[in-house]
Amino acid sequence: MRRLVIVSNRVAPLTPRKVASAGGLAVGVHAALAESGGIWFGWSGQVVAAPGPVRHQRAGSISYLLADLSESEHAGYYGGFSNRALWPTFHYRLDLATFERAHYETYRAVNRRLAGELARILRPTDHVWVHDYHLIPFGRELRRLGVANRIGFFLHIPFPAPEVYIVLPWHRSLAEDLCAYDVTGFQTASHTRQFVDYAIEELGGELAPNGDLVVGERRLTVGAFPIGIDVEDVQRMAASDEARRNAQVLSATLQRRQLVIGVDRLDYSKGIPERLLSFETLLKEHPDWRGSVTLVQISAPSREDVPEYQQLRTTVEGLAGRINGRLGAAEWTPVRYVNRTYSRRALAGFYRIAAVGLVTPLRDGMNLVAGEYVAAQDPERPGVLVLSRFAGAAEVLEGAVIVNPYDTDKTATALHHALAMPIEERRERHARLLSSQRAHDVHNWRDRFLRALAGLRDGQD
Ligand code: ADQ
Repeated sequence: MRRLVIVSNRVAPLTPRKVASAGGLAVGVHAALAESGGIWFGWSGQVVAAPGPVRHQRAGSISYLLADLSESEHAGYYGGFSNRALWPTFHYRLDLATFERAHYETYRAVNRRLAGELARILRPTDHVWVHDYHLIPFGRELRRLGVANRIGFFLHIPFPAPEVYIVLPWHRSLAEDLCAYDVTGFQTASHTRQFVDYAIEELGGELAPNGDLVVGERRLTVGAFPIGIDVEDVQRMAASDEARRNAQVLSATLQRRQLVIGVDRLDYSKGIPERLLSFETLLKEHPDWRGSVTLVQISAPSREDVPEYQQLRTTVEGLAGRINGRLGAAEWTPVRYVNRTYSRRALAGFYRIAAVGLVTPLRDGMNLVAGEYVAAQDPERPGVLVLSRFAGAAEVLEGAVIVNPYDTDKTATALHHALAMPIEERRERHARLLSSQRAHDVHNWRDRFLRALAGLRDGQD
């Protein structure tokens, strides 16, 4: 039988219980492997003095293949090039990007080393699915070793507009890497178009009549494969005892005030300071809401050793303190800012009692929190999703109140309307949101990508 081999930066050997507390990529990858079984290969999360051979571990039908990184590999490949060059550039934050040749060379060297480790155990019929920006060169490195298997790549973050992408000093080489795959998938049609435009303009590529991209000797399938959530799973979590307990505890502290919720990794792409400013504007422009609405912002710590993230944390803490100091009262704290992770069940409980899910990234590949918020609602008394137009989710979900998070005043007005929205409109929007999320759930994402990787087109068996 054909094996599926998944490659991602971080591999966490997951028991079914642990999957329940993991986020986006991990849940998606696990869903992709759980059904058919297969191999999950990547970094173990360990940084060691001298990395030894890869380790094997097994859990259920999945074999994990774990590689350690040395300190200098970790600093150049992960902390350096991935998180300080690719991540900011692809999220349009050129002001935060650092381009260092040494980081780039380590990034390529780690991809080469890991590809060599995988090539040793590949069988000719294996299908290989590589994930995300840490591993863009991985496929070309496999090709250099003579691997002729079907290899696909999925980018979880946006592919930026060509005029932003070409700022990367190594844009050409990385784009050629993306062309070494049989299938290169993006979250949305816009990201796909931006990559194709770049490939035509800068690499002399062209589109074949069937939509394939042809660049020199390479011919590949490119397309949008929007990732989603497991809707039933989130609904079950929202109905669990753990969710109810957490929701009750939070609810009791709110004292009948409406809840606005924000949940993200603490990352500058998520627009958290802008969100706080919009909430502050709401309270200033519509003083009736003072004392009757609370924003709970839950931010999971992320990349804490990167200076830009430490700076963001200080900014968010300062803003929350300022809003509470200027607008709060002894009996009411407008913003509750929490810097920790919660279990996915507890989050589902919080989503369910929130009148508004405020999902306002400045840029986001997709954003799974939007889908989780929708799935956790009670369809009879649903809350309202306020969603940034710059999240991939805005191209997929129908029925959200769409905002430009840079426009503080209009976002505040949208929040005002969302809080005051009549129940009929809430139900109607929620029904549309749920059915569009179901049409793009995680199973659909996996199936469509794996069919494309097998060389099949939509509608073909
Ligand atoms: P992320 O940038 O991590 O993912 P997102 O899609 O929102 O963003 O996924 C985050 C996940 O972490 C969600 O499942 C959420 O519930 C969870 N999470 C966030 N804060 C948490 C907290 N405080 N406690 C516990 N869990 C928390 C990247 C891309 C996205 C893309 C995904 C999947 O940046 O655009 O949607 O990959 O492709």
